[in-house]
Amino acid sequence: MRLLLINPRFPESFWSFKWALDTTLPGKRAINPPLGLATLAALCPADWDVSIVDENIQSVPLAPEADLIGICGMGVQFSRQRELLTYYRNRGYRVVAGGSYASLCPERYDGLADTVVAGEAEYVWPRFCRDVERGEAQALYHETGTVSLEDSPVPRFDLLDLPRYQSVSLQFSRGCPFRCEFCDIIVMFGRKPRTKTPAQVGRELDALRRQGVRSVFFVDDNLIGNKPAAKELLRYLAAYQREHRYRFHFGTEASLNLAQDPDLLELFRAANFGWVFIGIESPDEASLKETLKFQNTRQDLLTSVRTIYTYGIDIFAGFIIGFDHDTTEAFAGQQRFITDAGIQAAMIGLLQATPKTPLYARLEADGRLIPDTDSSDNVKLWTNVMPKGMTYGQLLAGYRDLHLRLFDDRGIATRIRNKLRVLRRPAAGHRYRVPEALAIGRRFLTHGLMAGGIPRLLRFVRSVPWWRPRLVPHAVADWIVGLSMRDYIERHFEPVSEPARRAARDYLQRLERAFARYRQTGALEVSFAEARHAAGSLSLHLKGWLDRGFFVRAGRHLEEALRDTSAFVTLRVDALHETHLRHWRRLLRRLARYGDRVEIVLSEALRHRVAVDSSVFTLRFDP
Ligand code: B12
Ligand code: SF4
Repeated sequence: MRLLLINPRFPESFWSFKWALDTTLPGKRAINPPLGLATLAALCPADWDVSIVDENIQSVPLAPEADLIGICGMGVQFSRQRELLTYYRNRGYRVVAGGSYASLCPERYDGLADTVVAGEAEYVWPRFCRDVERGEAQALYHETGTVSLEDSPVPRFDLLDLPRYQSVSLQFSRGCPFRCEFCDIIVMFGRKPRTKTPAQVGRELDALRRQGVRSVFFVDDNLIGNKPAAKELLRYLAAYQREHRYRFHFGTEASLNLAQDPDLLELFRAANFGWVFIGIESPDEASLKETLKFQNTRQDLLTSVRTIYTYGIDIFAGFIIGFDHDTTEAFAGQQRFITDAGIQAAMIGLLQATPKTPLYARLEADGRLIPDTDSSDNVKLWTNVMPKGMTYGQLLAGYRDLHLRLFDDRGIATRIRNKLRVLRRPAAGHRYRVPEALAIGRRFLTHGLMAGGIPRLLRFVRSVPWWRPRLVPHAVADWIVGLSMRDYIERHFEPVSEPARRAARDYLQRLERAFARYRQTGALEVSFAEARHAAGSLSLHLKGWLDRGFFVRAGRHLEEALRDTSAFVTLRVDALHETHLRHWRRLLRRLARYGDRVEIVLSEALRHRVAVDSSVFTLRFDP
């Protein structure tokens, strides 16, 4: 059986760190690989021929040699997952859907896939494989019991192009003992953490070592959910690292009560954990209690953060605004806390209600859910929750302004100073080899520092503790994170105002004028459509004979429109002459930088002749 597994392309978000990947991290295309697919591949019968395509780093094949196609996805990937399922299914392939969103909302996949796998796959996937070989596959495989992680195989890391990722995912546990009201983790994985054995993790690390990996992200929901098991793992990891000369740089997710356990912190350091992602959510105790995040109220938050820093462990953190207790004062409170705590990777989201969570049920009963509003990513300029302590407009405006203040050069530099004052020298082992580190430094200098002129250079110089040279890479890394987030804010948090829409519409007129000749012959149609979360969408429909001049001018005009407005561009191509293919490729190269906002729709006849990299552009399929 030939199985193709696909991870659909993510829409861009803070988490994409696009600026960092494009400018400063040589050779990297995405932050983490799809570990769920590598695990699924390892659960297949030995004689199956399995391959993985991650659309975040490579294009999806349009006519793959496969008997079966499995497509995963989180909520944010659902629309792309649906498009791919439909595309392949319409072409006669048997398709299977799975992953986070199918696990939480299997009902959303009705009619989209031949089979849906909901929940952890360790037990149900081998059953599906047997059934499909016998021609008896069912429509739904739903794991409703408890999977022991000791039965989870070493993922097929060999099927992933690991050098293209910033760090590689590995999982020790699933589940979390807490009960935050907005959390879907405990709905999907339960409140009793389940773990692998340390030796199992050791085998996975051996596999990664063989593939030259150095940076590993333990993607646990809460690595310290079961503290005795976590300590056993960390002791094992510390010994493993000693034996292998601190080969790995680790990061993970954990709850804030980590700060209250010095033994645990010491072990994190001994195992060379350089960073931890913590859901801090809010400096306001009333909001924490409202959301049942009691574990964050047991100690002063700033003291907790600084305690963790004193072990040489950096903090990435999640914050939420829009709790019922939050008024317009909340923005200043968050800004003060994040600045004092020196947290650079501050993922601030709006409160959103994910289906099946207790928060969703409560707000639904209160009539406070905004219908037809996407709730898959909470770091966008919208939410499906009607706030209580301020108006919806105040919430969005305050959210945007908070980001603009936090991520200007002064905000970035102040946080670095506040953190590095407390952060202890990191434990042994670096994430990068020396030549890699030098290349990053050089690129940061050109694309980050020089691009910001003398004022940024001065801020940078003052933010670095030159007398503690081991911390200099930390300061550079924080600048890269800060500038990356700022780049996203500038491109995505621009309010969609009437002048912005007008500016985008102006381009329609420019295109109409520039291409009047082709429009008259019927070779081209140009149009503009309103869009909900953008300045609009410009569309070029290529229908007949065009010439080189057209492609050159189209490239110039469209590049300008993408650079100067937040508009989307659609290129619908029904006709493209063989002799124009190289002009087409040149046009795409020119637009690649803005690929996230460029949709390309190819006619069925052109699909196999005209190459479009779907990891760069949004490749749409006509029904
Ligand atoms: C690592 C991770 C990331 C990584 C990316 C990982 C990647 N490339 O795939 C990063 C940090 C980039 C990331 C980002 C985001 N993430 Co995330 N992430 C995770 C995390 C912590 C681990 C995922 C993982 O690797 N698990 C380990 C593997 C082994 O398990 P698994 O994926 O569940 O797969 C199992 C089954 O689902 C099944 N399976 C998986 N795929 C398939 C496919 C088929 C065909 C089949 C049959 C079965 C199957 O088999 C596996 C073995 O049992 C999860 C939490 C979690 N526990 O899942 C959140 C999680 C998936 N993320 C989530 C969210 C919301 C986001 C963000 C939107 C963040 C935000 N704003 O809130 C962003 C989106 C990024 C973007 N660009 O838009 C949610 C998704 C909610 C949902 N139900 O859809 C989760 C569940 C966390 C949460 N509750 O908040 N994330
Ligand atoms: S600590 Fe994190 S994973 Fe655990 S319940 Fe709260 S939000 Fe969910």
